[in-house]
Amino acid sequence: MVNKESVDYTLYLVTDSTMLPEGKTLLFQVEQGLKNGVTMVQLREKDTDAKTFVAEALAVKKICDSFNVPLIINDRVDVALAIDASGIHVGQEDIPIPMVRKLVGPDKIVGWSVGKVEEVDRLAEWGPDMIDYIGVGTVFETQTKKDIKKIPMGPEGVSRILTRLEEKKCDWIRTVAIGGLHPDNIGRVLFQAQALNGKRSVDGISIVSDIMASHDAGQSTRILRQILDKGSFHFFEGSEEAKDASTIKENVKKLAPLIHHITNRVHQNFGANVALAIGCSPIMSEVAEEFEDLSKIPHSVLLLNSGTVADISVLQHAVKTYNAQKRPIVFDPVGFSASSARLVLNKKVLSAGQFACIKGNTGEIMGVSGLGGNMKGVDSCGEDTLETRIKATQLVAFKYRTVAVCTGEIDVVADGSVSSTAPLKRGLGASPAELPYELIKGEDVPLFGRITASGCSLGTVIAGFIGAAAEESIYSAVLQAVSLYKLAGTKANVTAKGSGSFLVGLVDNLYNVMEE
Ligand code: 3NM
Ligand code: MG
Repeated sequence: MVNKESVDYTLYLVTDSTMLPEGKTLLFQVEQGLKNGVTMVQLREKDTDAKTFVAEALAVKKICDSFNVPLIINDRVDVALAIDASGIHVGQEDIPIPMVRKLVGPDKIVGWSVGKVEEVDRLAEWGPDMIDYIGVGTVFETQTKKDIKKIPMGPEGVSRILTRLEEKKCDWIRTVAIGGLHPDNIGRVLFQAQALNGKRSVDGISIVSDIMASHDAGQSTRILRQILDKGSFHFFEGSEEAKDASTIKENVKKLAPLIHHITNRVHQNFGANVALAIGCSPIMSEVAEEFEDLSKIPHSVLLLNSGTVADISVLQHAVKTYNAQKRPIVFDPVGFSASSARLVLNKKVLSAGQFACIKGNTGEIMGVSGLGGNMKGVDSCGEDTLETRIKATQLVAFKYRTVAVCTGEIDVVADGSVSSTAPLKRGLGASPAELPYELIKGEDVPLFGRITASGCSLGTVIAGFIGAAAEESIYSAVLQAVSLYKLAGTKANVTAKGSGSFLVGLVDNLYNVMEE
């Protein structure tokens, strides 16, 4: 009998014989997994007849037993009982959970596939004697589940489920994330996905194709284990010297980071001038084929502005490429929820990677935070109090483990990148309201609202400063960039004769304050 308290959900392998590479058997792949760190196995064979399924189940059980690893059977309660498996896993369309529990008795592990918060409400009502763990998914698109109707929930969706588990006090429920998980995205899922009280992250991850379809299942498993065991996540390899926040501005001038803009047409020319004014090199490119080359240029940084005309696949590719090179990305979700098409696009970008900074106006940050927010076109038209804006900025910082900037008369900057820890089970240990934040006040400069691309160009300056920073100093880099931009605007306002000379004056003053 399995001791439920001590079950280790860290790396949960789910089988699928239809994807085995030539020459490899189900048993071989499972054994390679077990030898290299799989902690739990589910036999999930959708196209196998019952007789073969039972024979396979017995064979897999024998190996699992020898590694002291629980074997869970998918769907077939009868088979689970017949071979005395450790447990059973069912989905939303299968035998109802109370019946499953009645059939298998109190000692077996019962798992359920969960994709919606309402499903958490149901398991909370059932109480602790019904379900032991849930598979939370699908996180990303997957080729494995052919009949899948679910829309990928992204790390944010996993967080929503974890949050509801905490709200409903379901401490007995363990969780594994599932669906489209691979070495290039697991690190950031563990980093970002956690309950809003900071007290719970996933207990493990569930994998099908990355192991079952692997030509070297042992090696694939070791790679997954390394990511899971690390307990920290680093997405940005900055320059050593820039760890010291006081050197960032000098570093901008010295290193002249390349700021790769994927941005809207209105911003392109002005953004390039702003980049040059602060001593950086601008490039405007939506050509996917060159993203990798650009991301490999030392100190390059991506500014992704979703007011762009680029296709979503181009944006996703850009995010993946810069994340893979461990180069930072600044995301400006322009007009976050101004239309439903924009909302879908912005959400897809948000779930595509890890961002060093997310910057927006009040409407955008309110939208990204989930607190809501009114947008008129791409302009913010909320009447939100400073208190609400701080809360929203901290929420964005927390949800995406990033530095969040909410622009307005008083800019709010919050730091959710506070530590690189991404431990299983425990969560960050802080809630959004506990994250550090700063307010950047300046004079009210209404002329900012009378020229084009002034908000977008703050993104350019932030990108330039982050490009010259290190992972540890992103927050400082952003604070310095926001302050510098405000200062330049305040100075330009003094001499401006109207909006035209303000625009020129802003560039002049950015140039001059960099020299000071
Ligand atoms: N269940 P891969 S997604 C079996 O969302 C399964 O409940 C899912 O396969 C769910 O690791 C999925 O190859 C397939 O993407 C996961
Ligand atoms: Mg099922």
